[in-house]
Amino acid sequence: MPKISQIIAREILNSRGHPTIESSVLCDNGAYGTASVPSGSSTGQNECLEIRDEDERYLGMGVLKAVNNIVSMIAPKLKGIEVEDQTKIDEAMINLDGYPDKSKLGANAILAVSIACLKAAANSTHQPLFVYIRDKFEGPKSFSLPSPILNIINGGKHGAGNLDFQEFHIIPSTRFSFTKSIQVGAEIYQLMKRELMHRNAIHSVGDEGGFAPNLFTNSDALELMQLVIKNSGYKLNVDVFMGLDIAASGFYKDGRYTIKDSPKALDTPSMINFYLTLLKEYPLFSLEDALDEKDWNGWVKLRQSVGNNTMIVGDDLLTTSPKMMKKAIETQACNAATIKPNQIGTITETVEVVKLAQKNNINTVFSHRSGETNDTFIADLAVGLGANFAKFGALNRGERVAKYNRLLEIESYLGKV
Ligand code: 2PG
Ligand code: MG
Repeated sequence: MPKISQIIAREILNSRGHPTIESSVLCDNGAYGTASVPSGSSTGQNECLEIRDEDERYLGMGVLKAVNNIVSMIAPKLKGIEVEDQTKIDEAMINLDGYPDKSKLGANAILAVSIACLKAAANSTHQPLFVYIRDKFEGPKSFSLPSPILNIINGGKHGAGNLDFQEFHIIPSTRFSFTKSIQVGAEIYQLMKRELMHRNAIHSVGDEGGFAPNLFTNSDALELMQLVIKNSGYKLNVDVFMGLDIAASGFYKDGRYTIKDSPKALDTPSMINFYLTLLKEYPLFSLEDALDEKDWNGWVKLRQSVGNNTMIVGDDLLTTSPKMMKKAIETQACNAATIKPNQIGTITETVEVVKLAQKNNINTVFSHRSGETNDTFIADLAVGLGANFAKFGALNRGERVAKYNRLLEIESYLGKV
């Protein structure tokens, strides 16, 4: 069994131009793995913490302290451990940190090493990463590709201050192959650009590659999407569906939701009514973080009112945490969950949450972060663990497209196109 012989780490830049960590793990048999970590901007309050230097470099965003934590504390602790023993590796880092939010070493430092170890272990078996992950964590018996949830319009913290809702999605029918879904999504994306240019609406893109146009209300964006889908020749709600990541915590204050679609701020029952009316006009496939993460009773009510026609996705609500997932299962607050390894900080804990979700019929949406790198690990993780959906941003911006391209590669490798 190969053992960890060396761990190195460095500061690189993410897609927003902010520093992030890249770490490499080398083994005594020559196997190695390199991983870099993403960073969110609309973060949940229960997410594990990334450590930033908060000094004069990079306007306080440097990660040299976290890099140093890898080199001076994590590396000596992990040296000599069998690289395939992911549980032991992750537990050693969790114990070394000692805090539930991983704030001593930094979840950014811990996750970079956790993923790099997994990649090194896969490398030493000469298997494709997704195959190694499936075998290691007893993933699905036969492989299938997740269906993509494709960002097309950015608002909220990822946009240009124009729209309140953070992400507007197009979701090709799950009956399509992954390759076909990407074709459908890319065609509609380009048609949206044409439509925005035609209307003289801004068609520059936001953090996740979706357009950030100057529309008046959130409903206007849905209407525009509906029009573009209809004109594309694909059938709305048959071939292509629409979805939203509201990221409602971004506009929730003192128990009320303030959105451009309503002249006055809405309390929870009124916000739920707003969604029920919206769903009558636009039968959405999925609705993520429709309410604030502290508004649990509201979530339960929303889930009951909406029924099973729309996927109610918990992101900030759950933060890929086993504890929050258990609470969501008990209270039936949602029927789907985003899976973001950097919210929890290790592969072992991420797998635990995925298993919990799968046992309890909670759909999994494996997700990128708004600040990304070109690391395509999340694509392999999604296939290896049997994800239902993959939400990696728009079909634009290299760091998003790289992950979709990796899924195209896996689908052709499996001969499933
Ligand atoms: C989200 C994510 C990714 P961020 O809210 O789902 O799309 O955004 O990484 O900024 O939290
Ligand atoms: Mg979200």
